[in-house]
Amino acid sequence: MSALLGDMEPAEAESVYFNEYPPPKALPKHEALARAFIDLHVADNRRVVLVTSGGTTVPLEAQTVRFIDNFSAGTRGATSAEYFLQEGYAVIFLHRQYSLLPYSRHYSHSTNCFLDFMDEAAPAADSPNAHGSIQVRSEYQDEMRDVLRKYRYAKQNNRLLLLPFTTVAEYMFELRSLAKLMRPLGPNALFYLAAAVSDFFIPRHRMAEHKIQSSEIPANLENNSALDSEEIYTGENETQPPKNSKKLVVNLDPVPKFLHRLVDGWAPEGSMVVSFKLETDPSLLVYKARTALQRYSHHLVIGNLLSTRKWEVVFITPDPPHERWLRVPKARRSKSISGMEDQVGLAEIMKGKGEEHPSQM
Ligand code: PAZ
Repeated sequence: MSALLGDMEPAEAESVYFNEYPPPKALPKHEALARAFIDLHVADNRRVVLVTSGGTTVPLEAQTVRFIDNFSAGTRGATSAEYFLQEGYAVIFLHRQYSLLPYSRHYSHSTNCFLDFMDEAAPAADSPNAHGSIQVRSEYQDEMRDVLRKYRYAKQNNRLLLLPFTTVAEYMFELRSLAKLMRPLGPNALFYLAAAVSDFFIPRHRMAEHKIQSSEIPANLENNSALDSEEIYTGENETQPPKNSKKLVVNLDPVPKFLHRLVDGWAPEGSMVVSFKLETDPSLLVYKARTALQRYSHHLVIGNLLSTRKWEVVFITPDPPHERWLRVPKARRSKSISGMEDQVGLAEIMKGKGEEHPSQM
């Protein structure tokens, strides 16, 4: 395959891309889970949102030791999923493995480790050698009870399906399958694409099979103690440096833009597609978000800057006002008891609780 996937027509790029990669091992299991989940909610005429969350990786080796990662903790996706659940949606949460999850995000990772919320109660007076029961500290009880109830409700009522991915190829396979499975939902389907998807990758046919080596492999390997050393350079692959160089030159192709295929082919008729655009340069954000909306003709692009993403987003829509800024008011930006900063969530924004950007009013 010599032509760049990015230069091909979307349908051709789709067939070339998906033929080159084996489907992820977990795909059949994920499809079965998703099919059952969707059938249940089709029968109940419930709206279903596919929330994508977290960053995709680009492996440098087929047997992957090194990979390039995309920034995203999963806060936007996990927070928004909670708001969607609150609004009565069933949520398929397609997320980067080990990134933040709805509800448990309040008590995970090192900044808000669940152990900091617990205490051991004093043992009963008549058996002082017994262990005290583990309890949530009194100051966290109300907030944790609230989170726990919502979590239990979502679980017991089959409202939340968690499906993990790691690489960009896994993400693409999962997205395509889920979108097609969601077809029976028609206009009850919503796509909320908050995942940070890699723009560049190494195509499978150019990828090194084994760990890329940083020093030359001796011609005669037998009885050579150099084999025990950490890094040995094989020099066989395009991603390898010229012999005697210590540099690793990585040559990446553009990832095909499958949003086109999602909107025009995979997603159900009448469904709504919302995508996100992340930038770091404020002067590019609106331009890039508008360009994405024009290119893919979907319903909404939500733009955000890396530095202000937790309290400020811009909505770019095909209809007036075309550009609308929303901010979490300063007073609500402070940390909650559980240590999570408040975030702009879609359902909240739609209910108009965000603040308009002063320059747009
Ligand atoms: O997961 P997080 O809360 O740390 O970050 C969210 C985000 C910035 C990845 C998301 O809001 C976003 O913009 N996603 C799309 C990224 C992109 O342009 O590919």
